Amino acid sequence: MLNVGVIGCGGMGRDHIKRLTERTQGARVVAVADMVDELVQKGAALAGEGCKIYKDAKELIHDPKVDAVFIVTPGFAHKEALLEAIAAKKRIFCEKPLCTTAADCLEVIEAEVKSGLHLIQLGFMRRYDKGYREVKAAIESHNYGEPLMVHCTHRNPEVGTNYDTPMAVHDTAIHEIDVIHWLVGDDFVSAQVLFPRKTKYSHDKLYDPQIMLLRTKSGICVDDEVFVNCKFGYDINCEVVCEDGSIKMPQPLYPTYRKNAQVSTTIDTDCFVRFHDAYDEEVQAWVNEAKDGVIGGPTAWDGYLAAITADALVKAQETRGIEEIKPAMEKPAFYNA
Ligand code: ISE
Repeated sequence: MLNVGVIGCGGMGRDHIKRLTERTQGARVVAVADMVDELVQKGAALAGEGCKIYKDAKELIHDPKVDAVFIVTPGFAHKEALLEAIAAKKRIFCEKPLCTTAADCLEVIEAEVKSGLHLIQLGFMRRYDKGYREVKAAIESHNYGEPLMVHCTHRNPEVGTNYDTPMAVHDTAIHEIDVIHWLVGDDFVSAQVLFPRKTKYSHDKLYDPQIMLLRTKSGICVDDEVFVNCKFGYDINCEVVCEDGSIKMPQPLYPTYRKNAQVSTTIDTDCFVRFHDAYDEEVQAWVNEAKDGVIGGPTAWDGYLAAITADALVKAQETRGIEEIKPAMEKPAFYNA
C-alpha cells in the first residue's frame, strides 16, 4: 500500500484525495496539508479516519509514514515543495505546471538528476485519455504518413474574472503544448499568437479568443484555438493531418437525441467530467509504477519543455511576432532511461 500525503486541498487537491481514496487500487491518503484551515479539514474528511492534518507542507513531506506526495498547491508554491520532497527522496505527483518559471524548472531538474532517483511525475492527464492515445497509436502505425499539421481547439464555457491573457497559455494551452509534443514526438522551435475579434464576454485583462501557433523542428505546424468564454461547453478537439490521411480524435460517447426535427448530443462542461477517466488512469499508473521506482508519465523535463514553450507564447502575445523556443540545456540522459 502506497501511503500518500496530499499538499493542497483546494478543488483539484480534493478531487485527487477522492480519487486516491475511492477509486485507486494500492494507495491511500494518510496525510493532508493546507494553510487554510477550512480546506485542510475538508480534505481530511474526504480521506477518512486516521488522516493526519498539517499546516506546513514540509512537515508532511518529512512524516515517515508518508511514502509519496501529491503537490496540488498553486504553481508558484511548487518549487519549494518539489525540492523538499526530492531531498526527502519521496515519490512525487505534481500537478501542472512544474514551476512558474523555466529557471525554477531547471533547478528542480538538477535536484532530481542529482538524487539519481526518478521521482517526479507531472499531471498532464491528457496523455492518459483514450482518444489522444488512439491518435498517438494511429500516428505511430505509420499508416497515415508523417504528420504535417495539427488543428486543435481548447474551449471552456467561461472563466472567472481573475483569468487574464497570459493564463490562456499557462493555464489552458499548456495542455496542448504537452500533449501535441508527446503525440508527434517532435520539439517546438517557434511560437506566435493571433488575436481574432474579441468576444463581448471577455474583460479588460483578457483577450479572448486567441489562436496559438507552434512550429516543430521538422516543420509540423500546430494551431490551437483557445477560447475560454465560448459559452457552449468544454470542447476539446484535435486533428492530425498527415501525408496519407488525417486522424481526428474521437469525442466522448453520448447518445444522440432526435426531437422536433432536430438531432442533438451532449458536450461536457468541464475538464473533470471530460477527462475523468484520464485523471483516474494517470494516478493509477503512478501508483502501480511506484514499486519499480519508475516514472512512466510526463517527467520534470516535459515540464521544463512546456515552460519554455509557454514563455515563448506569452512573449509572442506581447510582441505579436514569432518567438524562438530553445532549451537552455540538452535533455539530460537521466530522462531517457
Ligand atoms: C484549467 O486549469 C485546466 O486545466 C483545464 O483543463 C483548462 O481547460 C482550463 O482552461 C484551465 O483553466
